[in-house]
Amino acid sequence: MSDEVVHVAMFPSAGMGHLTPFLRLASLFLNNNCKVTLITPLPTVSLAESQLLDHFHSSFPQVNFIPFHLQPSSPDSVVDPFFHRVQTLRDSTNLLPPLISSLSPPITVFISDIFLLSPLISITQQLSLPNYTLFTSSASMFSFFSHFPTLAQSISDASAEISEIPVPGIAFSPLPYSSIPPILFKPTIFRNLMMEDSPNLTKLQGVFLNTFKALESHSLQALNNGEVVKGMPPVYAVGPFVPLEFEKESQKETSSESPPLTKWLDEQPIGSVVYVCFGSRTALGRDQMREIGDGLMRSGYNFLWVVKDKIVDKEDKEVGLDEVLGVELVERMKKKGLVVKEWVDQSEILSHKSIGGFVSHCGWNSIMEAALNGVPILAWPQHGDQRINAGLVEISGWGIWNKNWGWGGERVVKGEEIGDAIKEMMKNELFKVKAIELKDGGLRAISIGGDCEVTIQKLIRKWKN
Ligand code: BUP
Repeated sequence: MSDEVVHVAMFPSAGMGHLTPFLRLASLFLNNNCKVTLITPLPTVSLAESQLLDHFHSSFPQVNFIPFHLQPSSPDSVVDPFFHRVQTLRDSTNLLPPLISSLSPPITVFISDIFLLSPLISITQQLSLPNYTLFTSSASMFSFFSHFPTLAQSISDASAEISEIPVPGIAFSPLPYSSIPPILFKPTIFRNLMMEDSPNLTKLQGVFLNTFKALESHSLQALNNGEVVKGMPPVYAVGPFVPLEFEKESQKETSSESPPLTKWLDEQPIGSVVYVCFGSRTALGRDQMREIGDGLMRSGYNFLWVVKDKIVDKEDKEVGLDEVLGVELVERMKKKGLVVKEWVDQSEILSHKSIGGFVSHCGWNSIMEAALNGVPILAWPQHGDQRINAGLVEISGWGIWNKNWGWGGERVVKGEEIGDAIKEMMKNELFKVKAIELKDGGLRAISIGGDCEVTIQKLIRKWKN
């Protein structure tokens, strides 16, 4: 085995849902004495991303940061700014080869975001570099992604009577049609990307997933046994990713004006607080948010709610809570909870003993953070992969999902329904038991000698040879 240092180059795409797991994965390589180069698309779409990067930079000065400068996104009312950025990145990858070739020591492996797969395959092939991807959602969603070109024909032929479709690798196959992301029924950037990229998965050397066996053994086995796609490269479950100290620092900074959340949580009884958050890039309609406020009050539980009024956080600063929710509701809610309209340290909140349940959009990072902390979930998927993730929460027996609430914006779910569902989540003892079992499974996977460490160390040995 050579003594040469393993040099891992990593290239994330856009949004906290992608950057956060990339940095958490980078730390696994840093902890195992690899050299890490992070190619950083700039300017970032959100403020949260640039703050997280600054803190990562100062916490890990040994990391080689390569700025990848792009034209700022042109405002486009149709395309989600994060997807717009993904498209810009895909169109700009021709700028990468000179950056990569000039690195010293030479790169051992390249790990790129799943959204950049095809453009990166051609570049890494051109440079004879092993190419891995980090898929930032569940193994069930990865199975769907992998199988998509086969499904696409049936999706477009779908008659109204067909209500489900078998998808190998999905934990709850057959997949209800209603769980297929609506953007895949139209010629959107996202559909085009899946059609182009899925067939190229077999050209990769491997796929990293932020998941663990105790949660997704069925999907992991199916993927690794070639039952989803023949010729699939190894799929490595290296989760649940652990939040890093530097993330706390960056969040302290963004939350400098916020009420003392931790102090408030410390004062609440164990397992008594409902935490509500719909991730970093979902802004609910104001009617819906007011119903959520009403629902939280009706539930009778104390709560901590992170409100988002705009998709991109930079724009969210312009409007206050009173305007979004109405003065009367804001006043009423002060008796039962905290409502904040800024970045919070979600991982820390979920790890607090006072949290008894999580109303979540089912973004995968949120789901993994809930798993790592044994928190039951009320799933309220809004778009994209979130219904597939919610299906997994449901069959794992660790939360509820009211499917008749629809996709985000399909209808305004009333406060009464929300209040009842919160009570159901908070009272169900089986959810708590299952959540703790999953937490134990997650902790086992990341313990010394656990799956995560064994996998990373094996890979590093392989890369050294
Ligand atoms: Br908002 C918010 N604090 O205030 P997901 C989010 N987060 O720490 P998304 C905070 O952002 P995609 C906040 O802990 C998680 O790590 C949260 O990722 C953190 O959803 C991350 O859960 C959000 O995957 O991304 O943002 O919708 O669409 O890519 O899943």
